[in-house]
Amino acid sequence: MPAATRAFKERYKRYVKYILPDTECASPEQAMVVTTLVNVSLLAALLVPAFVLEYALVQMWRLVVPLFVAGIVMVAAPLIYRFSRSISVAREIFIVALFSFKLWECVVFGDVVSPGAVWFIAMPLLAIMLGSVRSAVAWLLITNTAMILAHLMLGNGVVFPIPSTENPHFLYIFSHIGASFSVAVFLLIVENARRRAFQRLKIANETISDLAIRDALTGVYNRRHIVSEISRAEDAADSFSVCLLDLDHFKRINDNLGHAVGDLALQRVAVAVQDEIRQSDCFGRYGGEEFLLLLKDADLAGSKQLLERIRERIEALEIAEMESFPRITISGGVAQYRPGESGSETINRADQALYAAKAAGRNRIIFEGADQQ
Ligand code: GH3
Ligand code: MG
Ligand code: MG
Repeated sequence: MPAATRAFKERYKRYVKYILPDTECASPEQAMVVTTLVNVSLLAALLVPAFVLEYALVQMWRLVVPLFVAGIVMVAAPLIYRFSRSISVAREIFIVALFSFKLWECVVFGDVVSPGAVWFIAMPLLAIMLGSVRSAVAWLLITNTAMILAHLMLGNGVVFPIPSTENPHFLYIFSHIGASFSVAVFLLIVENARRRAFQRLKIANETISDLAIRDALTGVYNRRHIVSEISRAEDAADSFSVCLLDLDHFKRINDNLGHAVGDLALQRVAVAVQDEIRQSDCFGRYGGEEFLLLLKDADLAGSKQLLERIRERIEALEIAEMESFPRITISGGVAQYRPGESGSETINRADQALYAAKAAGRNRIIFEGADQQ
């Protein structure tokens, strides 16, 4: 992105933030409407001077001055929101300013056969974009009624004879280009807001889905997810092993160094194990200071090597907060899935192996059905 575009974007973001400070705790919907208000006011800042210049060129001073005033009100609409804290007030003032000018334009041209009449379509569109369907319906009624009344009351011709009406084509073309440009930009603004909303929704959904399967403290999978992964492996009749890992004498860490250090130890252990396992394995917190590791497609020798590496890695963990404390160690029990049994039966056998590892003196991994590793 070119530096100038980046600088413009930064300035734009700062302006939006000024109009809608974070401290407001705005809902995403409110933030979207306020951003739209800022965008349409910027559009007004772009178009109004062009039209002011146009009418000045043809010396229609009756239009130049009112348009200038209406333009100031429209451009200031975000500030009106900033100080009134009411999007309805800012929206209605913006639309009233535009509508009043367009109506005045009809008066000046003597009928709705005025280059500005096409702009009546903008009022209900703006009301919808700025968050109120009720206001849009009201503006639909107001603009159409105003058009009919303007025709009935002014239909006999020009009220103020002005030189420009001798050559109206330029004014019509200019006005129609402005109106079609504005409607296209309105749609772009709405489309952008819609896309941003979908993007936010997608991120929120992904976050929720991720939170639902993660353990809040350690960030590894939670019990529900890891157990469901085991069921899935069991349904697929895959060959797999489960390993229950339990921190040794963990209670002592809590009792001597406090719960916070205990939490930190759990986090560091989880990160270390996660770092060692392969892509195909699945690791999660089973509860308390117990973790469950699902080893897929692993032969016995491979599993032994991996678990030994994990055991050594935990024993080698350096945690500054536990400097003068015995090193963390883990015990583990491993069981290989037997076709026909349930996943929870495999976990139970792993638990028995874990119990054997504890009984045999801790800091070791025992494979169910085998002697001490
Ligand atoms: P063993 O070697 O036999 O496993 O002994 P242990 O002390 O590790 O086991 P025990 O079951 O006696 O104690 C487990 C402790 O884990 C007790 C509980 O307070 C602590 N614990 C469980 N969940 C958490 C947690 O989320 N954070 C912290 N800090 N401690 C936890
Ligand atoms: Mg323990
Ligand atoms: Mg335990």
